[in-house]
Amino acid sequence: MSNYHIKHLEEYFQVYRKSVREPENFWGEVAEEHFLWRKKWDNVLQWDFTKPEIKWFEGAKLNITENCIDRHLRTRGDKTAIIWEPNSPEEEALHITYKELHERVCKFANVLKSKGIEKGDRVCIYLPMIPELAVSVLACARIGAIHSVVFAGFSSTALSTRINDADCKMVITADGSFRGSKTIDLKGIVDEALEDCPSIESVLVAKRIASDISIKEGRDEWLQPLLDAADANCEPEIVDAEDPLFILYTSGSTGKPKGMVHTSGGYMVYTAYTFKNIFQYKEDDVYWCTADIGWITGHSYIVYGPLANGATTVMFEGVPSYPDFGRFWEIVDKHKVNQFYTAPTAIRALAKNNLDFVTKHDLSSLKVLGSVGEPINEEAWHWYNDNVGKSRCPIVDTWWQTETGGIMISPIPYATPTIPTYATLPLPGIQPALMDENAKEIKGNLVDGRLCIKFPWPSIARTIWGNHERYKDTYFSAYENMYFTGDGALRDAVGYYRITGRVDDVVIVSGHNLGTAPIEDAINEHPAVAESAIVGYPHDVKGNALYGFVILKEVGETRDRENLRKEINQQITEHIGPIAKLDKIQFVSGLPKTRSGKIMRRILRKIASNDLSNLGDTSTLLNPDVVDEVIKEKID
Ligand code: 7RM
Repeated sequence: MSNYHIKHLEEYFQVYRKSVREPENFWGEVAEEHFLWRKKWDNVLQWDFTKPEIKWFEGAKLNITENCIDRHLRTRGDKTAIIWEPNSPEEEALHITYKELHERVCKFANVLKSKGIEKGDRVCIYLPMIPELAVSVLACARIGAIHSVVFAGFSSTALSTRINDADCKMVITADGSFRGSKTIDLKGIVDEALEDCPSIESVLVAKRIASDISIKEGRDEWLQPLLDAADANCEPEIVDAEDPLFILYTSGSTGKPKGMVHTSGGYMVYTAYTFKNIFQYKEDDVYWCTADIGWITGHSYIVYGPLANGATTVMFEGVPSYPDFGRFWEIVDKHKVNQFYTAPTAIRALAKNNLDFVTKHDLSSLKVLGSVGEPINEEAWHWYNDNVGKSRCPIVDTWWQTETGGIMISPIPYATPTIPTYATLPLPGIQPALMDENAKEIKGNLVDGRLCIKFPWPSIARTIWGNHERYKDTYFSAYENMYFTGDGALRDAVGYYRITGRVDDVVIVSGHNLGTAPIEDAINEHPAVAESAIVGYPHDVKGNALYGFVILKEVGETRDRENLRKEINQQITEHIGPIAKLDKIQFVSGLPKTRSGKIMRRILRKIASNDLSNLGDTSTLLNPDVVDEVIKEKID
């Protein structure tokens, strides 16, 4: 039996049982057999969820880049580590070998050092999806500096808040970025942000769009000349397993964003382990995750997890709709992608368009399809399965969070039978629990509740940067001795998990607890509907009533709106019951979304409740214009 590579269902059950019965032996063996440590640990695990304090591989020493790059050089030096696919298909793709990646990372690391960056310093990376992004992340890790990547679609306020929270010394950015047919003035945004960031000493600027930018003497410098002059060797800084590797901000429903802190050893072990199993990566495969590295999915499953396995990972600069809606499939065909990992929001956007965009490309290289970020509704699942996977590629619906560092609940393809909308089974080492309103664990099957995790896993975030109290309050206070995910889930007759959404997305209508996700699923099955979001608003009689925001497909646009409203409610009545009917239905052209495609329901709740005084933190919105439109056309 292999702990590291699970190939069939029986093996999964064996490995899972071992991981629960003897977690320390289990993770100790995985860590010892598959990674390079400069010094072994004193303890595999020490933990106390009441403090909370979690330590994996304490006393061990390593450098994660040595594991992701150096150790592959002998056997995989000329293998492609990163395939970089530019925004425009006219521009040539880059194939960066492990040898070249080593050289690039070392040079960049030496530049960081020459600018006074030392172990433990925070470096903010605000870059588009160009090779410098992956390289700078790894360069920080090379010298033990803590990277804080901020998605390059965020505003200057979002950027400055994050820089100040982590007290960053440096920003790495670009003159600008290409996004579809648009260019974005990144350096301008950085300049604006830095007006209130006193901790920043230097700014390194990568050249991407060759625009005219302002260079502030003594602070800003072009990156390339520095790299050209840098030494191509840089010994890795050997760090403790529990030293921070990076900070990544996640926006909560209230308050300022939380800087989740991940450490080196456990994060490396868990992301590598899950990458191998969930994508069943084989030596010559080409793997592509379409996320941005500014999101945890990109950190764990574009950079660290794949590279720790010596994989070839694709990094795409552009968007799925440019130059047309076939771009994803063109890239799959061009690079013969074997594993493809994307978000339901992208799938739904593509499913709205003509099928020719898919069918004209050869997708026969595909072996595994992945989904992440939100529950994948049944319609999107089938579209993905039928048209992209041609019913021969298992879909891994992967549930996890920024805080969990790696995938927690997911099928193992070709082992776990999949069912649409089910994330299925916990991965080895993950012990889920469902909790009821009285904070009691609900045992048995065919139950639903709040999803918690009972036992630590190696890549759990260790704290919130600068605010351990908030870490404790948010994740460890609701239920004794448990990590609370904030999500609701159900467990079916065979023990499969289905994530039903954030628990704050439950609305009590006339005393009935209604999850909004299943109602949205029901609506989305209407042939004229592309996407929808349901929220509650105060109602004199029912306590709360339901308000629906609905985006129509092209076919719906010309239809009579009143009839559509009736049909939508009819659809809900059939799927869930008349109690879940919507009192108000507003047709909109878009929904307010975060960078990773999650609908910001908090904003919609405020709009539906006529509470426009304070919409909260909207700095991470990708499409702020939509908010104005939705407010203007709100139904009273
Ligand atoms: C990886 C990521 C985390 C939240 C999480 C869920 C939701 C993510 C799924 C999902 C249902 C999934 N990190 N979520 N994946 N819900 N099925 N497969 O998304 O920190 O940005 O978000 O996303 O609510 O708590 S995240």
